Amino acid sequence: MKTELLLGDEAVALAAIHAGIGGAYSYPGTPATEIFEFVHEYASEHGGIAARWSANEKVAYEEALGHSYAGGRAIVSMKHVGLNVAADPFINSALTGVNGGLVLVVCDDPGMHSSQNEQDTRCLADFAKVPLLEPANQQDAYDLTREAFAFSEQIGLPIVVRMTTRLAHSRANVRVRQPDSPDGQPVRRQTAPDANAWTLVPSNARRRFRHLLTLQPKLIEWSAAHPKNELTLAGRRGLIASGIGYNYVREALAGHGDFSLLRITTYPLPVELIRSLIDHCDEITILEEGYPFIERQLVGLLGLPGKTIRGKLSGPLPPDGELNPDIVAAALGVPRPAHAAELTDLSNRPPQLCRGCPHIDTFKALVEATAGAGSARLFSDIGCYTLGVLPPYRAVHSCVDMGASIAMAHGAAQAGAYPVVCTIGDSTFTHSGMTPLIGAVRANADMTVLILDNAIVAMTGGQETMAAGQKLLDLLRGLGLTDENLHVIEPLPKNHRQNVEVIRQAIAHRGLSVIVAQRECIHNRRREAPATPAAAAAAGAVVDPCRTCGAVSEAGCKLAPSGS
Ligand SMILES: Cc1ncc(C[n+]2csc(CCOP(=O)(O)OP(=O)(O)O)c2C)c(N)n1
Ligand code: SF4
Repeated sequence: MKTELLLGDEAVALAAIHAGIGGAYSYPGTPATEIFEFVHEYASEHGGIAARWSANEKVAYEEALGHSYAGGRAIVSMKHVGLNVAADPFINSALTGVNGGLVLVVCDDPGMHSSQNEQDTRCLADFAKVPLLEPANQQDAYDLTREAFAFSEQIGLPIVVRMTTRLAHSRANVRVRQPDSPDGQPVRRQTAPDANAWTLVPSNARRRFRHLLTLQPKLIEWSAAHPKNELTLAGRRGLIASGIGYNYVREALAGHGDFSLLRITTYPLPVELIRSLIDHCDEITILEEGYPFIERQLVGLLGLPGKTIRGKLSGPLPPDGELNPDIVAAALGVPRPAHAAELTDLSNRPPQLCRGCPHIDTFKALVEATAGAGSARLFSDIGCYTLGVLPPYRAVHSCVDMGASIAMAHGAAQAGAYPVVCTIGDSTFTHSGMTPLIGAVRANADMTVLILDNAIVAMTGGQETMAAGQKLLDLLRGLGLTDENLHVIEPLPKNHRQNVEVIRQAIAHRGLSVIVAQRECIHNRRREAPATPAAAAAAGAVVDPCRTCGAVSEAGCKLAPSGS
């Protein structure tokens, strides 16, 4: 048995590789991105695994499902809001079932470090009626992901592994086991799936849903017997801890108090273990990251007579944000755990667009072009450019979900708003901006769409984009745009006047206009840029050290925002 120092995300990825996956599917999103990146790097070196970014999470899930249908094992990973995009195939795949093991890893972001919300994936797994495993540490992340592939094939369902930010992004030693396939070849099932099961016309769907319902008691039995649902009975004050909450409990207790403890790792919940704890205790505190998912089920509508249930609903734990050992200690009334180091003097560094970012020049032009039109509605989307919400631009009036800008702009134009402009990045456009644009083209909606093509998925760390440059323009023509309503600008200070004029004319045109602002993210350029100021000067670059990290501006800021 070997030991490796791994991020939680990497432990998941390595487990999938060792389980013999033939495919890894994903769309970038913090804190899940590193799962796919780890598999991708492995696949680039060793081959044998299909691993390319997908256009969006729905596509990623469907590609993984097709892989499973054909008998191979597949992992599909995404951030929590990505599962909203993939919810349709995910929920329906609980009815079709799977052939090769299919594991969906979703990383939730309590505290919203880089997300629009802090929804809890346990609710969606429950909604779909599929099992979910929740690691407490990196070792669990490895062990449970490996187990999930075998269990997926045994029970015939997709299995969800739920991670949260701290676990996904912190490192620990992980003991790894022999791969399932000693020759390194992907594991494949030879059985052909039943086509009726996979064709969800009503007669089949009804039958398959009944089958899913009959599996539920088996899942509860599996959960009750799972070795990582551990019950220790001691004092009459009880704790239920799940996920990373279990780690925090161990750290906070460290010998304090005489608590009974139930650790929960699997869902549906192990009912009998919970009953044993409740019977033994007078007061039960529930420590879970995300929603009060366990607590709500325990108290139901009417509570548990004679028992005190403490958690997020009843107050001692905050209803939002992350847990940590201090919060847990305070809730349990034990001393605050000792910290190795206290960080007290870190100054606040709000995110901002990098110096030299192409989006800056686009926003400057947009702000000037719409100055005077006090009622301009500026819809936006998710990417680095969302930072256009900040002063001095204040050119983002909405950011709801990926792809929303174009559809919301269309709705606002239909409500009579004018001028209506939306900003959307190239990756967000191919993720989910193309479909609303088809409707806007068809309706010749009175709005202006600015596609900010920086040739990269910048916000999440610089992944490959689906369509940039000429490919993006070809795509737009394919969607019905013509020379009359499709324009290209290069967002550079020297083009400012001209760019303002293009945007003004597009707004003045009473119908749909699309402007593509084409200029590479400076971090994409940095890959080929000279390494030192002297080399940069020799290459003719502007030598202007960044105030944040000291890099020359042509090489870009090393502290690029990476998140969402
Ligand atoms: C459904 C969903 N999936 C993924 C993300 C994470 N995410 C935020 S912005 C973004 C893409 C940004 O790329 P682009 O639109 O090209 O803008 P850029 O950051 O390059 O300016 C991604 C993947 C998310 N917020 N929501
Ligand atoms: S990473 Fe690129 S796109 Fe994002 S703010 Fe910096 S320069 Fe702009």
